[in-house]
Amino acid sequence: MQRIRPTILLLLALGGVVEAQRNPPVGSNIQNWYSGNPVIDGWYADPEAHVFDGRYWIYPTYSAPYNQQVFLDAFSSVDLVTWTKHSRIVDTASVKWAKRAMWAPSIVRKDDWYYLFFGANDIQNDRERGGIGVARSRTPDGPFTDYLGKPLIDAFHNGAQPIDQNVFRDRDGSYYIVYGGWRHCNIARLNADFTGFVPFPDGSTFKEITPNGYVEGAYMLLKDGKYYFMWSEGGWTGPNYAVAYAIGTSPFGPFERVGKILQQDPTIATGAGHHSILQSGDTWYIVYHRRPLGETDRNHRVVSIDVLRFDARGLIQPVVLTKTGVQRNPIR
Ligand code: FUB
Repeated sequence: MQRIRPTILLLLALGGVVEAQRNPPVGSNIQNWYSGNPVIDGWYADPEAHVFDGRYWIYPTYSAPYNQQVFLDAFSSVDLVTWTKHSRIVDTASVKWAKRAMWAPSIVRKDDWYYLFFGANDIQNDRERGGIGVARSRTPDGPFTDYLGKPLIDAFHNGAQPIDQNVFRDRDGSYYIVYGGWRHCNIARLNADFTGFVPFPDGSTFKEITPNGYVEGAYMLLKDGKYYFMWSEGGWTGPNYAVAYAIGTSPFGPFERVGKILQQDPTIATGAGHHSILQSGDTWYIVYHRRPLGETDRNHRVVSIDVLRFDARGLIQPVVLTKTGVQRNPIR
C-alpha cells in the first residue's frame, strides 16, 4: 500500500472540517444552516452580489416610493446565513445632482477603490437631470462619495433609459458598462479612471446589444470563455417579471435569447427578477428580488438567493425558487 504523506492527510482532514461546517449535524437547528429567503430583512430589490475582503456582499435598491429612495444600504456575511446591515453607504445628501430613485447599484473594485455605479432620478427625457452616476470609497461598506459631481450617463442613447447598469471587467482588463431601461440595452467601454468612455473603432460610444424580450436589469457573466448576458423581462410591478439569458462569444454579442432562467413560482413568490450572480468555489448562486405571496404593493420586494446550475453544455438550468434559500457556506 502506498504511504500517504502527512500534508495530504492534513488537507483531507481540513476538507472534512469544511464539509462538516457546511452540513448540519443530525438534530441541529436547520435555521442556522440555511440562509432562508428572503436572505436579508426589509423591502429591497435589484441586488448585486459580490465577494470583497473575505465577505459576501449584497448591494440592493431600497424598495420604497421614489422620493424615499435617497440612499443605498449594503449587507455583508461570512457564511450566507448571518448578515450585517451597513446603512446608508451612499446618500443623496452627498450626491448633489441625485434627488430620488437611487437604483440598482453595481460595484467594481479597481486600484484600491470601490466604485459604485447607480441610477438616480428616473429621468424621462434628456431635459431632466439624472441618469447613471459613480461614487467611490476605499472600503466596500462606504461611505461612497460622488466621484464626478455629475452623472456619467445623463441622456438616452439608442432609446435606453440610463438606469440598471452592470459594470464588468473583460478578459483583456477593459471595463464595460451594460445598462438600459425602456427595452433597450447598450454597452460602452469605460476609460481607465472611470470618468468617461473610450469610443469604439467606428467612433460610436454606446452600442446597442438589445436581445429579444429585453426590458431592463442587464447583467453580464464571464464563464468558461463565454459571455452570459442576462436581463429582466415583463413588468417589475407585476407577477410575470422574469430573467432570461443569451450566450455570446464577445461582450457585443450577437445575443440570441436562449430562454428564461428565473420566474415566479405561484407556491413560493411572484415577480422574480432583476438578479446578479455570485460564485463561491464551484457553487453558483443567483441573488434576485421577488414579491412574497399575497403582497400587492409594488415596492414590497424582497431579496432572495437560490442555487444556479449549469448543465454539461454550459446552459443555465431553470432556477428552483425556495423558502429555505441556500446552505451555509463559510467564505474561504
Ligand atoms: O427598483 C427600481 C427599478 O425596478 C429597477 O431599476 C428596475 O430594474 C426594477 O427592478
